[in-house]
Amino acid sequence: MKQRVFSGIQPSNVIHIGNYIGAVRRWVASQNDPDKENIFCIVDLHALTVPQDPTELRERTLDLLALFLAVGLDPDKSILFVQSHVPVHAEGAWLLNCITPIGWLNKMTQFKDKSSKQETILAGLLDYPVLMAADILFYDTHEVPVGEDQKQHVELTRNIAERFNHHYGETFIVPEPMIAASGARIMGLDDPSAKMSKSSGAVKGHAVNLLDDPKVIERSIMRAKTDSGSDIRFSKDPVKAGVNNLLTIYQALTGKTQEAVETDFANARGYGDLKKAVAEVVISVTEPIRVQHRAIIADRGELERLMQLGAEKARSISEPRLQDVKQKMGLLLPQ
Ligand code: ATP
Ligand code: LTN
Repeated sequence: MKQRVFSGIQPSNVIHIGNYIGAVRRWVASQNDPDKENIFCIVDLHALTVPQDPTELRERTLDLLALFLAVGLDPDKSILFVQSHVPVHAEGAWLLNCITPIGWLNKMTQFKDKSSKQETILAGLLDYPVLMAADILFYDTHEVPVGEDQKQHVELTRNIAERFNHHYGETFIVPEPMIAASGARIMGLDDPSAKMSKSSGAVKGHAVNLLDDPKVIERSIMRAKTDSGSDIRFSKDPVKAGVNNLLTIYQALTGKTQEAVETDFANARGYGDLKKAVAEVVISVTEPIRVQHRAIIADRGELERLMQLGAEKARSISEPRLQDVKQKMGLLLPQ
């Protein structure tokens, strides 16, 4: 039997190389694995858990779909769709809310982190992982390829699935998080002690966005924070976090081993050489994506067609599971 893979990304800003290395690039690889059936979702309902400008959110949703296609996700091989186009997600989240203890949600580190940055904490932000559990569980998902920061949410999804199965009988598949061995947590260029994040994307020099101009990329990487030494090697020492992050980006994008990467820089004259090499690699990976994206985003009609097609396919998988769950929980289904 094929393993079903489900993952999602928020249209909260243009995606950055952390999202690309930790998640999206791996989705493209998974799509070419004949043993996998892949579903990738633009989670616009998740984006609403922090304030958004409505017009920008709509634009970024289309932009993200175009970016999915530009990086090589193929609607003939994977199901690509927008979360709010399939009502199962919101409805399923409600049902799962009613079996999820609130104490589980209060423990989520991402909630603690994100809520500390908000003036008003919305109920949706606390509930975010339950919506994510609905995304995953109503598709009978086996594998969830995500970056390190989402591991706790997938663990919570497993707990919700087990709790439901215990109360109502075997229903949900208990999914596995698939976290890359390297590159699962790319750090901010301006602050290598914090993860690169879309919501900090507006801060100059924090992230490299996939659609950034080569000059901007070069500038951001050349200004990346490093230590005052000159030793170019992988290291867990917090002082070396900046250099370690640059090496990790370089390694992920070249596909080399750590040893081979360190050998590449054995004769470097300092961090300037390292940064130049990283900028070159990042530009060579992102430039074709940017060019593709420009062409794809111009064909709005085609994007609309693909969104509709993806939503139909997604609905046909998740709706039967929703009916099953409603019936098991005691809701009277209309005949
Ligand atoms: P936001 O700041 O709006 O929460 P984000 O940058 O964290 O956005 P998400 O849409 O939440 O991005 O995540 C999309 C995918 O990218 C997830 O699988 C997530 O684990 C992964 N990801 C996010 N940031 C990084 C990072 N710095 N390194 C590696 N993977 C990442
Ligand atoms: N919370 C995730 C995005 C997300 C997701 C999902 C990932 C929403 N639903 C389902 C995997 C599976 C994040 O990356 N911040």
